[in-house]
Amino acid sequence: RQLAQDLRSGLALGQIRPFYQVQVDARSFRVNGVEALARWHHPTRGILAPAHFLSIASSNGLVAELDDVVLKAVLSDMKSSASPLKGIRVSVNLSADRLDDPELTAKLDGYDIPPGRLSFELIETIFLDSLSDQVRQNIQAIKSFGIDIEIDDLGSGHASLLGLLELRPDRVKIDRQLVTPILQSVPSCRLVGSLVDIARALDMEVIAEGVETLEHANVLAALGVHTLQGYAFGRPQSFADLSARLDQEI
Ligand code: G
Ligand code: G
Ligand code: MN
Ligand code: NA
Repeated sequence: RQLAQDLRSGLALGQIRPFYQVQVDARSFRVNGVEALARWHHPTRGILAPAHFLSIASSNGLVAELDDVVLKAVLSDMKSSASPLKGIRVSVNLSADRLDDPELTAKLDGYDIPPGRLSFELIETIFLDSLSDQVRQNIQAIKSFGIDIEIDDLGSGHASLLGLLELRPDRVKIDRQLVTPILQSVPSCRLVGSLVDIARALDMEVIAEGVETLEHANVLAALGVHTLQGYAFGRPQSFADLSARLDQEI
């Protein structure tokens, strides 16, 4: 209860801000995007990852507000002068709650969204039931704002091929659990290759998550994965640290 109260005020006070994890082109290893990941800068407990507050947010109806707070902070970071985010794509996680929210279009209307620069990561569970009319409508709205659609954690849950065919996302992110074993297991490796083929059939780009070593990176590149994300290229970091890092790369 106390934590839910803290979270409510933390959201209002700007204590929840995004960290950023880089994504790199699989051939050049150059940064081509970042994923924004919520962090709670708690006054006494330090910086908390979503594992410490996402379920509290969820059980108290605060997830949509969390998504909102993070999106606003991302848009502000994108606009700040000399922002390292200027030339790259930024992916923001969007909860199933938010995707099903009748207010989403009005919210997006209220923001100054730079077309072609932003993606929303949707979790696979949106496919659990057949897509609701509200979800369909919101997805059209998202696309009309020039925001890309990505399916997060592909392979761990429920994305049906029919769902992908209907939704036509711009990108899919292959779940870390499928990526980790590719060096030890030939079937795992082939499976990732097959997912790349499926993605290509639907004109989707592929991001591999949880890329922890350069050996993984090289195999994934050979399998045709477009973009890599994982500790091999960097952990989620503050906007200031990201700025410093990207300044160095140029
Ligand atoms: O940063 P970390 O890997 O601990 O994040 C764990 C999970 O929390 C991510 O996989 C993501 O699904 C979720 N998450 C992170 N930031 C956000 C956010 O802003 N909104 C929502 N809905 N989920 C988030
Ligand atoms: O949105 P999603 O749940 O996919 O968020 C990615 C999560 O995975 C974040 O919590 C991030 O901290 C974590 N993560 C990112 N890269 C790696 C990695 O290389 N290895 C592991 N174990 N976790 C990672
Ligand atoms: Mn994600
Ligand atoms: Na993910």
